[in-house]
Order: sequence, then C-alpha cells, then structure tokens
Amino acid sequence: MTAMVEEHFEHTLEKDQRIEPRDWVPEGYRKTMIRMMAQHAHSEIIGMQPEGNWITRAPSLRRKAILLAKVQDEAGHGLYLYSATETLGADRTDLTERLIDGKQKYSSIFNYPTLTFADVGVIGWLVDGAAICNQVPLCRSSYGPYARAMIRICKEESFHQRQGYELLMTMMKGTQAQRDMVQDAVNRWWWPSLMMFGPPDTDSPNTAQSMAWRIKRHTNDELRQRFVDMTVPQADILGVTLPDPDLRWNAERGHYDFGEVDWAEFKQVVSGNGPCNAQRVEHRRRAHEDGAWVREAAAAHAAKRQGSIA
Ligand code: FAQ
Repeated sequence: MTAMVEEHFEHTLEKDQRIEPRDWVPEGYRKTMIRMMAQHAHSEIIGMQPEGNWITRAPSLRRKAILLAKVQDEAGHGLYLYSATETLGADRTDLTERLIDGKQKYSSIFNYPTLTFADVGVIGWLVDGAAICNQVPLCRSSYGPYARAMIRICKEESFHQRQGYELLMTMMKGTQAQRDMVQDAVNRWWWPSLMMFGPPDTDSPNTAQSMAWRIKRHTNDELRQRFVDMTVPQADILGVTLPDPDLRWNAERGHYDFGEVDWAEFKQVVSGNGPCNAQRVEHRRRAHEDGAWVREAAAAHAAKRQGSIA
C-alpha cells in the first residue's frame, strides 16, 4: 500500500501533473508546502500595512479608490492562501498565532517604511513586479491548490504592478519635487526588492528539495536575475536611476550584471530586526485581538444556523 502511494506521488511529479489534497505526500512535502503557503499568506496580510498607511492620505479620490482596491485584493490573496494551507491539514487560527508570536516568517520587504506617496507607486512597480516574477512560475507548482491560487493572484498582481508604474509615470511628468520623490523611493526600495527572492542559491537550504518536488520551478538567483533584466529597461523609460553602480549589460551572458545584495541586512530583517518588524507584528496582533468579537459572533451564528437546520 505504502509503495503504491509513494509511486503515485513520484509518477505525478514525473508527469508534471498536480498533487491534490486527497493524495498521499511525504511528510517533508506537506511541511514545506504549509511553510511556503503560510509565509506567502502572512506576507499578503502584513503587506497590507505599508500601503494601507496611505489610504487616508491619497492625493485624489481616484488614487484612493485604486489603493483601496489593491489593499483589498491583498487581503483576498491572504485568505485564499490560508484556505489552501487548510487543504493540507493546517489550521488558520494556529498559523495566525504563529505569525504574531514571531514563529513564522513573512516577506522581508514589508518591514520597510512608506515615507511618501511615491512609495505606493514604487511598491506597485518593484514589489509587485518582483512578486509576479517569482509567482508566475509557481502557477506550475506541483501542489494543485497553490498552483491554481497563483493563477488568479498573478492576474491581480499584474494590475497592481501597472497601477504602480502608471502612478510613477504621472509623478515623473510632474514637478521636480515629485521626480525627486520618485527617485528617493526607488533608492530605498531597489535593494530590498532584490532580497524578496530569498538568499543566494549557495545559501538557500530549501531550494534543492523544493526543485526536486517541483514546488519551486526556478532557483532564487535565476528569478532575481530575471527581475533585474525585466526592470532595467522599465527604469530607463521611467527616467529613474537604479542605485547600483555595478549595474551594466553583459553581452556575453545576455543579462545585466548587478552588485552584491547586502545579505547581512537581509538576515537582520528576516530575524526580526528590520526598521518596522516590531510595528508590523504589533499592528497585526492588535487587529487580531480587536477582531475576536467578530469571530465569536460568526461562530455563534454558524452554530445557531446548524441547530436550526438539524
Ligand atoms: N523574506 O531556502 P530558502 C507579495 C526564508 S508576496 C523572509 O531560499 P525557499 C505580494 C525562507 O522562507 C511576497 N523570509 O527558502 C504583495 C526560509 O525560511 P525557513 C511573498 C525569507 O522557501 C505585493 C529561509 O529564509 N511571496 O509580495 C525570504 O526555498 C505588494 C531560507 O530560504 C512568497 O511567499 C524573504 N524575502 O525560498 C503583497 C512567494 N526569502 O526555512 C502586498 C512564495 C527567504 O527558515 C504588497 N515563496 N526567506 O522557514 C517563495 O517563492 C519562496 O518561499 C522564497 C524563499 C523564494 C520566498
């Protein structure tokens, strides 16, 4: 029996088909998928904060409506991904508690502050751009519920990326002060965006196994390079400079060369010591505690309905 289910798992991967919740999976596969989906869900939920910070201060009704829609989409992505983790037996309440107790990670990028409205544009352009670059290949990830979630999420991320780029285009056509604001935001967000792809391949403990299980389809460095190649021409069109003196086209490689990411900073941020880690987690904790009465009311309502049906 065990040999048969193991064979089914291996065959499914070999044929590049999807693993579904009903299928047997090795314990390591289940744990890896839950970790990755939970971290992704947490990132979407925590990721609402840096931009959400600007909803009340958006410069026009149009920008406010767009930003509100984007942040709502992020909440939707988070909930969708928590549901995907539940198909593998995880419990959403438990995952939320692990997040606010600092036991589970979320993307390092959301621990940086949003100082001006240009940051909203740069998050759309660079952060959503990096997210798309990382997540489009995950639409072919071996775990069915995650791969399917990625299809919808990527479509929405793509709208997010365009709204950011359009916002920046508008600011770049404005005053010198607006152009300076955009450049300043690019200077602050460029390197943290490159960190979103994770540690270098030589220092990435999970990549080899996740590639073998076809959970990940490319390594961290491959995707980081793809992002740089995609973004440099966009920066030229926008008229901003990317803050890397080593950035140049390498005709031999057919890619842009770029400087070394500050991995010491990355490690600091991932281990909880970034500029906004404490604030982000504390905000999430408060929202969770303030929402307790809603969860209780929903549970009471569900119990009552079930009673009346029975
Ligand atoms: N930040 O061995 P690896 C978004 C952790 S969504 C924090 O290379 P792996 C949308 C890693 O988890 C952004 N931790 O790990 C949006 C592992 O942890 P462990 C989130 C990081 O899994 C836009 C350890 O380091 N996207 O932006 C980071 O093979 C705008 C060792 O690393 C996803 O989650 C990091 N940057 O590769 C929302 C996509 N990098 O084992 C709002 C799915 C690594 O200690 C506004 N995830 N770590 O628990 C992935 O593709 C992968 O999990 C990677 C990491 C590539 C992130």
